[in-house]
Amino acid sequence: MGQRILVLGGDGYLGWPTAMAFSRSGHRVAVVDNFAKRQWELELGVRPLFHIPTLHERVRAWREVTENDIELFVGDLTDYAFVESIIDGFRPDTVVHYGEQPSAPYSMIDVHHATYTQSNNVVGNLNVLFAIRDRSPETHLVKLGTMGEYGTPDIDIEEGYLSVNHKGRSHTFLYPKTPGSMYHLSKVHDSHNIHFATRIWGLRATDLNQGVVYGLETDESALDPRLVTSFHYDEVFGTALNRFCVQAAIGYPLSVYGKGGQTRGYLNIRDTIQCVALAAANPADGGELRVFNQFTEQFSVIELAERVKAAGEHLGWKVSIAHTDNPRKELEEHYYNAQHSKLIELGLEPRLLSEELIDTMLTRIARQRDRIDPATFVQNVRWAPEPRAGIGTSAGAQRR
Ligand code: USQ
Repeated sequence: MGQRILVLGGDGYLGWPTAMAFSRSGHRVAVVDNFAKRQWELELGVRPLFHIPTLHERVRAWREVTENDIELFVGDLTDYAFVESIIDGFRPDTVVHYGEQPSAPYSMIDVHHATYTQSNNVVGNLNVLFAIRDRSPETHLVKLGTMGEYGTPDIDIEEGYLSVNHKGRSHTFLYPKTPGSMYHLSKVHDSHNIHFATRIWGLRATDLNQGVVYGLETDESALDPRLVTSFHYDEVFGTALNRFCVQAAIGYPLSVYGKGGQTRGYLNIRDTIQCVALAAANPADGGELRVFNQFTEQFSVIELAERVKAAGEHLGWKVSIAHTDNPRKELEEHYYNAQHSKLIELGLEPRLLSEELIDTMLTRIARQRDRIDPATFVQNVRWAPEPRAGIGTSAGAQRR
């Protein structure tokens, strides 16, 4: 029997494909969105690579193509009355929570974008936790966290927890976090709040510490051009591999920040869908916060750029790599070894990054060349102000 699945952030890069996948496999699905992402796009003058119909149009197209219904609720997760009414009315078995500001650079523009990101993300998530507690305490929360919560510590990254021996006694803590942006910090705060809700109220939750996602197609989005997902390549919303593929398609140098030794976990968008489905099908116990490190492979940025360059050259394109000034404060060479076995144990079958896959992405992106706006590749969001002679610097970012 299918579950009742509520997807928060159902208009986004991952939310919409997730909603379609659950709907297609026989679950009753509702999506929630306030269209904030579309507003941020207008604010920054950027747009997704493909034209994205409105969410109402996408839901109608989905019904036309598959004869499945996706219910739609428009509202803001920071409005408690709205969240409570949705949880109370829909009574989800699983809430999949993508409904947050997802960009590290956006959160680093200035104080306003930092406080907005943290209040939007933290308050929205708290509202979801309280609404589940008071209206539907058996609901399983599947929350999208990020591998960036851990940062790049000089020891192995464990899957969620770390056991510490101290003066002859031992205790298991949530793994200590050293995130690298105000956005990543917002997810750390979320994790602690979710941990609290499981420990104190007995809620059931899974925190998916996801790596950087790449790719533009899923089984469902491929069914009809109107079902395509919102794929970004600009500095603020685009992520590394996706940006490199778009840059390669128009002969723009691939923008490796600094030395390029920054290593992260990556996964295909199709594997995101698989992981979320596995988490929903195998719920956490009451009182348990399960943490999964959700990625399939580790790459440095320079390795990714070299892969894209090789694939582009096999297509006969001229592709170059530029080591640009790093706008972020991050280690450009570091130890990185993150555990990621729990989703594999649940049955995840990873689709690893192959040249064939990059090829398919490049070819698909090349068909959209006319929509690519290279002016949005660089938006000059910086992690810290330029030091000025004689004046002490304060933390924060500025746009030039
Ligand atoms: N980078 C480049 N050149 C670029 C873009 C990025 O060298 O043109 C570098 C960055 O400096 C960083 C790495 O690539 O070292 C990853 O950056 P990214 O922009 O691809 O990803 P990030 O900012 O970490 O955030 C993205 C998503 C976020 C998610 C996170 C997972 O936007 O929602 O949480 O990936 S993770 O990185 O594991 O924290």
